Amino acid sequence: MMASTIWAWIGVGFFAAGSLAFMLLGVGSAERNRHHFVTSFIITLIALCSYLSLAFHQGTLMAGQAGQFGYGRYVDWALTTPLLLMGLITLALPQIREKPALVVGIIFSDVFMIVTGIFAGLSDAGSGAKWIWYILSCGAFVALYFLIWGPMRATAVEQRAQGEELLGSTDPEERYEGASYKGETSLFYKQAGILSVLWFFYPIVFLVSAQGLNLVPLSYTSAFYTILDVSAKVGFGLLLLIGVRDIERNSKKVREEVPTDHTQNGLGSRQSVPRAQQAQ
Ligand code: RET
Repeated sequence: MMASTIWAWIGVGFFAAGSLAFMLLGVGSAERNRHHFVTSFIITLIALCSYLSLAFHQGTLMAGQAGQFGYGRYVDWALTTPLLLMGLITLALPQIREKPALVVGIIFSDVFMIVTGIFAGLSDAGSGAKWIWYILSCGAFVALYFLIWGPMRATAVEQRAQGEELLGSTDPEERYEGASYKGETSLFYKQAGILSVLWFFYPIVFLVSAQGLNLVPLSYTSAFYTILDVSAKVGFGLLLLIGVRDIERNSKKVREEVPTDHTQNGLGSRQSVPRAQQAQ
């Protein structure tokens, strides 16, 4: 069996296990967070199909004079990267309908990056067209980073401030909301950091692969892409879902607490006692 086929089967195994794990983790999740579990499951299910196609040697065609180009991977990315970004968007933007331009900008940059990447892959080796497509794709990638760490981070910071305020409320539902907002902002930072590091390697792998400068053999390219895809989908998803579950638990706890002196001088000085303890 070719090394690239073995890597494809390794991917199939991880994505099957990931899909199952995400499905089980979602059981009993709160309605407001269920979309994270559903989306993560869909992402690994799409990847499972994409890796099955690679394992069966399907989804490739002749591209330029260079030989085979596996477009199956790119179909996967075109579908899954917007979903991965939706995970981040919903962590940073609770009122998602208030920032439609930002959401459209993020999803468009991402899809533009993948589609221009497909054209780069389809272009003749060493042709000017290939590098023009590659540079366009990288431009969209830079725009994506800018949107995540600029306006999206700013809304996450706003959300944290709103969360702090709500945490001081005497209304349990508002405190629940406040704790969720704060937790979601912290989780946004963590997930955005992981995503930014992992995604950065994709254009580098493309560059050294047969699609780019042809510096490494196909077996290496397959290994790199498999490790990246598993990390960016199963690893990222697992951390996201565990984070969401912890936020849910913490927010419920905060809802049950009765604030005693929430009016005392501002942030950090709030104290609360669990309701059960107060009753004694
Ligand atoms: C390409 C080639 C052209 C330049 C750039 C690229 C970026 C690809 C990225 C892909 C991310 C895929 C993920 C898959 C999930 O599992 C298309 C390789 C910038 C960032 C996260």
